[in-house]
Amino acid sequence: MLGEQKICFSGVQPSGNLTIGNYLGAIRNFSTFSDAYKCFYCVVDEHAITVRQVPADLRRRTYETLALYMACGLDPEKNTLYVQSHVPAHAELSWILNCYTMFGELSRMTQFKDKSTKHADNVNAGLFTYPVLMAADILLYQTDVVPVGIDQKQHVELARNIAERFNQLFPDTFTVPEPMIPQNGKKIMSLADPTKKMSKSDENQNAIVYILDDRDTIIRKFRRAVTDSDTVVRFAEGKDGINNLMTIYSCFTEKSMEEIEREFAGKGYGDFKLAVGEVCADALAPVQARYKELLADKAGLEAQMKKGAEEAAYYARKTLAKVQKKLGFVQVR
Ligand code: AQP
Repeated sequence: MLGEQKICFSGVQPSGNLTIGNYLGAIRNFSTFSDAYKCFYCVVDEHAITVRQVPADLRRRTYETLALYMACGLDPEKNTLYVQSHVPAHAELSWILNCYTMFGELSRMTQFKDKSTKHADNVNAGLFTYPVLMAADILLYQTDVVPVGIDQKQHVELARNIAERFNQLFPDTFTVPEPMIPQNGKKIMSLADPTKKMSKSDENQNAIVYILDDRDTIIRKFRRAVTDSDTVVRFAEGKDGINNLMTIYSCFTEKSMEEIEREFAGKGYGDFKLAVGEVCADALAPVQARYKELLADKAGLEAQMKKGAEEAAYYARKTLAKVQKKLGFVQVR
């Protein structure tokens, strides 16, 4: 809380081109909080370096992610949009919270287990303490709600535990945040292996639909999506591929599973896949058009980064100073 106003915080890593998983699970929902909450939406570049990044790509994607935030409807006048590394308080609070987070807790994080298997040659300490930096991101703003996909729920729960532990030692320091997981689209699956989450860092391009894929590519990727040997469009156990496509269709059309089943009764998977591709391409077309305009104005994006960082830093510094004071750090002005 900031006075009477509730706070919303979330972030996206510029670790690859953003997918429809990032869009449906997170970014699309961000703007629904803008009226009722004070919102902070961050491009979390410090998180991205927990796996190796090519510096030029990271730089370019940082601009692109900010432009996509705006193209997806986040008005910079109503939301604080900024880049994590521009607000040093994130890293500073993260160090402090590291000292209030247990090794065992971090060892249980499923994302750490997955990513340390995937990047076995680079199991660095940052990959391990990633959730502590995420707790710092959230707690710095006295956040009430964190809109995320379900894969990030465990990390938000850890942030809650850290906040509660800290508050027990030093009462009334942090607001304890709640994850806000969308009903529909909380976990969009890979089109190549529908038992796996769709991830922007997946090497298989056919597994992913990017927000910026052109219409033909989107339709082709959905046509190739792995399904099953059945022919009926029905949401059922064991039909992971079709369930995923129905979820995506439902997210874009707001139709229920029963409505979708009725719509495609007597039609085959081919017709259904084409329809999923078309609604997805239609929904993304205006986002892509707006994105192109925004990205062409690099100076405009930089001005936005600067303004966002100044706004965010103002609130972040207040919490950091409060924490430092409670801990016994000497404050000289
Ligand atoms: N497949 C998904 N379905 C629904 N939500 C998703 N999110 C990610 N993938 C899906 C949500 O997108 C937000 C931003 O994610 P992130 O950039 O912080 O990293 P992530 O969760 O690790 O996403 P990726 O795409 O899998 O990135 P990489 O490949 O770099 O690890 C979060 O709210 C997330 O829940």
